[in-house]
Amino acid sequence: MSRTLPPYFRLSPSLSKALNENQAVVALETTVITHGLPYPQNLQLAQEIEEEIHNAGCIPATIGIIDGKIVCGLTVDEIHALATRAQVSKVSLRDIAPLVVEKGWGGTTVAATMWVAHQVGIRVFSTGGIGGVHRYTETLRHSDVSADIQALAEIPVIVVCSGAKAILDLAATLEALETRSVPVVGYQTEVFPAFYSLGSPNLEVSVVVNTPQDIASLARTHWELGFQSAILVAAPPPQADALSADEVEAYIQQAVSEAEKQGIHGQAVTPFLLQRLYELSGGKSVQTNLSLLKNNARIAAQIALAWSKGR
Ligand code: PSU
Ligand code: MN
Repeated sequence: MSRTLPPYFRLSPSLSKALNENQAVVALETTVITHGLPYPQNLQLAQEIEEEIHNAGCIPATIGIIDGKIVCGLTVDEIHALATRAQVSKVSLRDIAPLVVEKGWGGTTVAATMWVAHQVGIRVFSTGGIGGVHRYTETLRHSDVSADIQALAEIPVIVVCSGAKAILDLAATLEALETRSVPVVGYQTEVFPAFYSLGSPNLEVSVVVNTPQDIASLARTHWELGFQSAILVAAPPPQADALSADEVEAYIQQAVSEAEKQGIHGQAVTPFLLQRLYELSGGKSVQTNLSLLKNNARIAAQIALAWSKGR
């Protein structure tokens, strides 16, 4: 990559080399580490995901904000510091500049990670679940829509996920993606997965694609035609670790009503609900989460390889 980045960014030496040599790279977010999963599972997971990507013959690039620097290719020590530090922000797009100015620390959301990946020239990004349209509640009386939706509409990156977080209104989330013309690709599936479970047949993806090579060529065609949006690739959680939709729904309804009663709002909603799901499911939700994150990383690595071969 020949473009020079402003000094707000810091790339690890191995990532710079990989990008210069057009090697296959997969970007990874850090909100899931800082705000989405309990310690120490979050740390173990971060390492296992990087291993999956290495084993597939790709370079992982975990992205986060450290001491006001936008870092791509965090080291093990930096990930450890992010995962264990007391003051770490959840950073979406609008939070990047303030955090850089105050020299803070942050875990980047899907939206922020997509943007950083695009700035440094990474085309493929792997995550668990995107943000989307939250369920309408009587206390809130408006819908809370994640900045991830707008980012997917505007940033040309391939995002591999297992759908949106199950705590959301999945039908409304799919509508929001349709309005913004984001292709929702089912990877070997016709239904939009529901993160912890395989998904319900009435929630359909916009196109089914069965191989990493075909996803890479779909993305290339989309962008060569001049479209600017992301390609959202949805892969179901591995069968062996998936939960039943009914079981998950019961936990979610309870957690949502607790959040409402306690007046939890804004950016605090997701971390609160995920923590309650963890407790209510006796830890099973985290097991599923780890399993799908690793699976998505493997798929993303295959797509990244296909993408870099096609260049
Ligand atoms: N999915 C999870 N856990 C998470 C997230 C998603 O299972 O922690 C994070 C992602 O980083 C996503 C963010 O981008 O939550 C969305 O937050 P919000 O709804 O506040 O935009
Ligand atoms: Mn929100």
